[in-house]
Amino acid sequence: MTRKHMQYSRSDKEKNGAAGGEEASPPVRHTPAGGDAGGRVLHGIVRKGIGGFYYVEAADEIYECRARGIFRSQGITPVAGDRVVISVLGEGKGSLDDVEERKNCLIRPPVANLDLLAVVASVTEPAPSPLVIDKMLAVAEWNHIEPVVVISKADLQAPGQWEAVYRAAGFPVFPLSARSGEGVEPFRRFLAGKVTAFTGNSGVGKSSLLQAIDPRFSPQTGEISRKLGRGRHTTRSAELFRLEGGGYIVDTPGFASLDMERMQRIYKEDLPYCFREFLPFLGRCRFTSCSHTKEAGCAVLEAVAQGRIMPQRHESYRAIYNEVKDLKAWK
Ligand SMILES: Nc1nc2c(ncn2[C@@H]2O[C@H](COP(=O)(O)OP(=O)(O)O)[C@@H](O)[C@H]2O)c(=O)[nH]1
Ligand SMILES: [Mg+2]
Ligand SMILES: [Zn+2]
Repeated sequence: MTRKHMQYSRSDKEKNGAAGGEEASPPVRHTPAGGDAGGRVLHGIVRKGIGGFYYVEAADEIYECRARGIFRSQGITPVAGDRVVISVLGEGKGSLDDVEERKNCLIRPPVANLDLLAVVASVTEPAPSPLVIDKMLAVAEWNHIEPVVVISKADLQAPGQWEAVYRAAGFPVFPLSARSGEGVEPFRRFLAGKVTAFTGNSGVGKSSLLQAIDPRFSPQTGEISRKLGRGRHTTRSAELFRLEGGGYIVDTPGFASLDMERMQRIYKEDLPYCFREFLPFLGRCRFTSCSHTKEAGCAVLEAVAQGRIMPQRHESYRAIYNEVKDLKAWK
């Protein structure tokens, strides 16, 4: 299988470059008159980037950083979620010196190092679209982001079959209601310590859910934008919102959800690996080039017939397969 591992990779020279060296041996301090805050090297996480500044959380403080010019020449643009090395220049100011290797990176919104993708579907109003849900789950798998299924508006209707289908496929499933609060607490605990983005069709209750998870969450203006008094101008950039219990949720004002169309396309050879319940059956088909859509002797189709793979999930697989089957890896 030929999965993409990240959007860029840096040379070993760069990885073992200045930042690592600085850390190993204490940096020479050019202590400015009137303060000793400068010179410290810290590891942190980019909470937001805006107008050439990066707001980096390090040692429980936010540092406003400029990226070193070297990034521009190397084509690296730090994004929210990036793990970085900064040197402190003074009170609340720093220089962003190095970006650590990303485990994943989404393009729209630009955000790196997601641990979880919460795929939100409402049990009704609007009714769930299995194809939309399964596409998002596949994209998450493809990008090495752990998918989780949230079935919202459980106050309106019992989640019944939806919960069953996704549990059977091997996903964590959280039926809940932002309105009644039912089911929110276990989900909140699940998010602790992780970086989570939310996706799902418009109207499924994502904004309501985020506010139920943390009432401090403001869908209009991110925390940092608010502090800067620049809310109006920041609607197009992602921000990590820090949860009280640890971890972050990605605040993407201006986006209904992740832009799936513009995300990395999955090639047909890789698609079966993006359906986790197919894995035990892969490599067992009669033909090595089996597409698992119609062939005789297909172990996946056999598993569907035996009820070991949900037909609904296989239908989505077939639909996505037909969408991507003409994509070529060299395109
Ligand atoms: N009954 C019910 N309605 C909800 C719930 N969560 C959200 N809604 C309603 O669904 C609509 C869309 O919610 P919103 O949070 O804006 O969805 P978003 O577009 O995904 O951000 C609004 O009218 C909400 O009041 C819920 O748990 N139960
Ligand atoms: Mg919304
Ligand atoms: Zn097959």
